[in-house]
Parts: sequence; structure tokens; C-alpha cells
Amino acid sequence: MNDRLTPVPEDKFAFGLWTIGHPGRDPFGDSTRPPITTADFVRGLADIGAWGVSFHDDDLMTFGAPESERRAELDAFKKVLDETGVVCSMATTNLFWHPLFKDGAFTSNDREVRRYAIQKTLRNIDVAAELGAPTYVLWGGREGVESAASKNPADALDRYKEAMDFLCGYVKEKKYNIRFAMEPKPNEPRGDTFLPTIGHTMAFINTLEYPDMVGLNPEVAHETMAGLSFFQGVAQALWQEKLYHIDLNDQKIGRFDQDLRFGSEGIKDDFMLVRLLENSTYDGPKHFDARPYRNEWGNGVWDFARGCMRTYLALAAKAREFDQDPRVKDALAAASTPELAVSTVGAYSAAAVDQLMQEQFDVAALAARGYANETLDQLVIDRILGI
Ligand code: DIG
Ligand code: MN
Ligand code: MN
Repeated sequence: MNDRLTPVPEDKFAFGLWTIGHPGRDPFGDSTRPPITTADFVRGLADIGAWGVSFHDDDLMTFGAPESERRAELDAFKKVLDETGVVCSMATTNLFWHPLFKDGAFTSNDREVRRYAIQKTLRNIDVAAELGAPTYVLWGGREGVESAASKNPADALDRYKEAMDFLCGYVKEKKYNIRFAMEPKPNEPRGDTFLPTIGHTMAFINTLEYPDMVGLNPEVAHETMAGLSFFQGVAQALWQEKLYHIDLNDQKIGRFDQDLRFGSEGIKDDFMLVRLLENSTYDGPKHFDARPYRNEWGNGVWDFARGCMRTYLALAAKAREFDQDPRVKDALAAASTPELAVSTVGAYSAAAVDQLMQEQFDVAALAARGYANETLDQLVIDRILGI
């Protein structure tokens, strides 16, 4: 029996191969713990009730190894997926670790690097198709600048569009069942990253040759680093039908990308996010791009993984309780929240203008009202605190 805190595959929780076993390396220190082998990682996911696994090409297949070795690594991965029933829910390319990407990948000033980056991505799109991964994420971690003088932003965006249109053309020609999800981040490792937020990225997607093939993979930590509300950004992505995937983790504002355990920091934002997702049409992976504290050790990294899912499930249960609470319904009515769903003027017509221009408004009366948000928001806090 699935109590509300024990994850089951139907919850569609997924983790990246680079997450739970993250070796703990950071810009100021070496690895703090041994890596987890791919097979142990997938088996561990099955043991804790997770559903899916995602990967960068280089997480799964040794960079630069002979094709026969890479094929063996891929076949071993497919074997353990078959054994455990864990699915491959997403694939992505490492276009950031190797030094040749130091000036960017799709937007490197070096045309050879740009061509190599697209080749590397095409190769891994084939692997994604072989594994049945329906979503291909592109995080442009190196697409940006420290010196603004070094790149003409229009040229960079031209090259970014060119690359995305080319990748879409490949997927269309191959008839792969794959959609792309672009992942915004405002900075780190570059000083300023192109397509830094959900908004920038959705505007960019509208310029592409095949915009329907490209959506978003927003990440909690990244939008928070930009000082923006991740909840509001995801809500707009859903409204524009562009939430193709999501990277769940947590983050303290004003800090480097912490990729913390989901639910460990912004619990009120996380509550609103989970309520939004659970009440939305999004049925994609609940994917954790997060890592254990650097000082975690041994099986503690699996406590981290359980914690990500546990808090999501707990917040989902609390969101259901909140929405079923009659006091909340009363508070929403006092805030006129349902009235926001009512059309204001409808489609334009001269008759509608005439009618509107005849209307008299008692501006004093309209100003002399409250919206009872204190009571409403206190109900959110009470629910989260369990009082
Ligand atoms: C970082 O937030 C990025 C990389 O880990 C990866 O390319 C992507 C996958 O979701 N997120
Ligand atoms: Mn991150
Ligand atoms: Mn991410």
C-alpha cells in the first residue's frame, strides 16, 4: 500500500546519473566520496521507488573511448534498465566539462568547436532514441561570456538558433519521438549566460524553425539565482504549454548553484510549486537535478534521494488538504480569486467599446475594499506547519 510518503514508480520520480553519486568536487576542493557505478545507481533507484534515470553522454559512456567500449557501456545500461524496470526518461549532452568548450559550445567563437558540439549532440540524440528517452535537455552552461566585448550577442543568438534548428531537423528526418527542453541559467560557470531565464528562453524558442519541438526544462535553483519566482516562471511555462521537463532541487537566494535536496530550503515556494504541478496537466518526470551535501558519506547519499521524493509527496498531500479545506475556499472567495478567471471585456468589438464607455465606475467604492490575503496566506502557513 502506498502511503503518502513512500514513492512508487507511478509517481514518476527520476534522477540524473550525475546526482546522487555526485563525487562532491567543487571549485575549491577535490572529490569527497567515491562514485557510484551506473549499475548500482540504477538498482539503487529501483530500491527507493524511483521511476526514471537521465544521463549526459559522458556520464554513461567513457569520453574518447573506442566505440566498442562505449557500446559495451551502453548495452550494460540497457541490461540493468531491463532488469529493474527503471526507464530512461531524459538524455542530454555534456557540452561543458571538456576544456574545448571553454568559450562555449553552440556559441563558441571557434567554428570548429561549434561544429563539434553539434556532432556530439547528434551522436547522443541517437543514443537517446535507442533508449526511448522522449526528452532531450540542452543546458547551455558554457554559452555566455565574461567579457561582453568578446561576442556579438546577435551573432551568438544566430548560432544558437542555427544549432537548435539543425538538431530539430535531424530529429524530424530520423522520425525520432523526441522533444527538446532548453534549460535556462543566469550565470555560472559563465559570467553571463545567454538565455538566462525562463522568459528569455521562451522568447527565443518562438524564433525557431520548429518551435513546437522545443520547450523548457526550468530548474528551481537557476530561476532563484536570477532572483525570480520559480513558481511564477513555471506557471507561465505551463500557460504557454512549454513545460516539457523540470529540474527539481532547492536553493538559497544570492548564492552559487547549490542544487540542494528538493524541499530543503524554500518550503513555501516548494509548496506552491508542487500544488501547481499537481493541479496542472504536466505529466512528465519529476526529475531531481540535485546532489547530496558535500560532507555526506556512504548511504547518506541515498537518504538525500529519499528526502527529495519524501518532501515532494508530503507537499503534494498538504496541497490536496489545502485545496479541500473549506476555510481556504472562503478565503479565496474573500480575495475574489475565482473572479480573476472571469473574462474582463471579451473579444474586441465596437459594441463592446460602446457598452464599456457607458459604464459608470464608483472608484471610491472600488478602492474601499480589502482582499483578505493575510487570512488566505496564513492558511498556507498553517497547512505547511501542520497546525
Ligand atoms: C545543470 O543544472 C544541468 C546539467 O546538470 C544538465 O545538463 C541538465 C540536466 O537537467 N541540468
Ligand atoms: Mn543547477
Ligand atoms: Mn539542471
